[in-house]
Amino acid sequence: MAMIEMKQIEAPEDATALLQNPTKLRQQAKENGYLFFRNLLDPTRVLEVRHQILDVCRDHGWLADGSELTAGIANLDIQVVESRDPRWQAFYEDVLKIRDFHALALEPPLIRAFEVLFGEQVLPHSRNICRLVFPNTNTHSTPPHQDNYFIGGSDETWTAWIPCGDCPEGLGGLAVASRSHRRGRLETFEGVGPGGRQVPVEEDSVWVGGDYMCGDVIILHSLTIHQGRDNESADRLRLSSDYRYQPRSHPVRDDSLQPHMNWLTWEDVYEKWDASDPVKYYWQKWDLNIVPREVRV
Ligand SMILES: O=C(O)CCC(=O)C(=O)O
Repeated sequence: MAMIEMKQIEAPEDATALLQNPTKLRQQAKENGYLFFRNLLDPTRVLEVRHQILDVCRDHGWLADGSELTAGIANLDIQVVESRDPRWQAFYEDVLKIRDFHALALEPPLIRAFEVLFGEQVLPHSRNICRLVFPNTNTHSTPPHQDNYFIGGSDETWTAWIPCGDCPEGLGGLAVASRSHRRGRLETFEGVGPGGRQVPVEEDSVWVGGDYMCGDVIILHSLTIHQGRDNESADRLRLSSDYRYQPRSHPVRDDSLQPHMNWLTWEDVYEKWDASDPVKYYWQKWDLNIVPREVRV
């Protein structure tokens, strides 16, 4: 669906300085249900991932002929949206095989930020997600939702939303309803767009969002309502990653450790990776409390 109207939208507060003050950082996280870190990641690492995703786009004919790769200019004859469309599936399977896309989720500054937030060791879920949004696909923008509905497991699971390249407001990006996690788990109803479910939003919600730069990260609690903003650009693809993290001692649902969409196995994903790559199966060395999907914790 097109993004729902946001009467009040503000730039997110930069919480980077609070990484030195865990008590205040946790207070702010508890209060707002999100934290924003300007330039947390080395932009060159993010750009490496961007280039590899755009390489896949080019292989699938999704980039404008003759355009510079890194600009991410869409082939306007094509408009594929995240769905069961075989063109999307073929593209997405190739993206999920990109080693650096998974490695980015384990970048030390990200893990450190979550260690400070949780005050304990972190479990990065391995079900990493890539979003790619064509221009002129506003009816398919991510509807407002809570991630807990999809992830289950611990409510204390957080999502890191990372723009893969600069993401000015007009290109879309994530909008987060500040403090909305305090409403608890909400009933969902059918929605159009990634996930296919949405939650009711209060009219006077205060949203945060705006221009994101390459290296920025916004993290949000699993009950914090958020939506994708429309890609209003004339011809640019919007690229981003969603990675999830939780305290390692909390229960984790088994599907959070499987490749996103369940179209591939880890063996498929890892097929061309180095045999000794430490990013492979990194979570298997930890003693985790893994619960089946059916179990509500
Ligand atoms: O990037 C988007 O459009 C939405 C991402 C998101 O909300 C999610 O993965 O939970």
